[in-house]
Amino acid sequence: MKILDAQFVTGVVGERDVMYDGTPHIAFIGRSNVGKSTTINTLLGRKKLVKTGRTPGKTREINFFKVSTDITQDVYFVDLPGYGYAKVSKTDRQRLRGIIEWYISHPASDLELVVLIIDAKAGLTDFDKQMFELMDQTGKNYILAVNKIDKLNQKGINKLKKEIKADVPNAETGKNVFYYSAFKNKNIHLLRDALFGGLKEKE
Ligand SMILES: Nc1nc2c(ncn2[C@@H]2O[C@H](COP(=O)(O)OP(=O)(O)OP(=O)(O)O)[C@@H](O)[C@H]2O)c(=O)[nH]1
Ligand SMILES: [Mg+2]
Repeated sequence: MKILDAQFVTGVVGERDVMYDGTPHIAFIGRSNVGKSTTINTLLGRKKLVKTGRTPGKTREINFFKVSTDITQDVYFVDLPGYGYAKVSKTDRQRLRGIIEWYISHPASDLELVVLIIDAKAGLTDFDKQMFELMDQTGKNYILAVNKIDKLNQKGINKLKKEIKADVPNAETGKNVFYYSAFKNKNIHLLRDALFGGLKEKE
């Protein structure tokens, strides 16, 4: 599969047509700094499509990127603001969480799959777990993407796998959980196959 084109379309904070124009969304959520934007860039083979590594908490909108490939239907990659960054004021944090929850639980959007990204070193946070609950309640498909495995040795990865299994009982590596490094481009192809594998073929 080849990525033919990937372009920023728009940033939204509320109801807009782009939410339901018939193009499926694959959305990326997670705490600030876990590597959401880096993951999108690496998945698409575009180093600078999405700005990365800037002051956490700066992304205030839900950013839509239209992605075309040679074999699948077009898809929106949706980059959401990061949640839970300590230096963002409490009011702002509540507001950002509100935007994320609104997007996740939207009843009529074309949201197809949510990729919840965590930092391998930090593990699952309480808000990550709340997001799982919200997605279960609203019937959304999701996968857990564990980024930055370059920061752990094999022993650390095995320990993390046990912890995740305890928190997410139906977790199955390679199916709904992926361990990878966006930075080192490790295992990213497995995540890419899982994301694009769920899309319809190009007409
Ligand atoms: N070691 C390591 N660092 C990574 C990896 N992926 C991303 N990073 C670094 O983590 C930092 C944050 O990356 P971003 O992609 O900007 O994170 P984000 O989740 O989009 O952050 P917000 O937009 O603030 O929510 C950057 O300095 C990246 O270079 C990885 O696989 N390994
Ligand atoms: Mg980002």
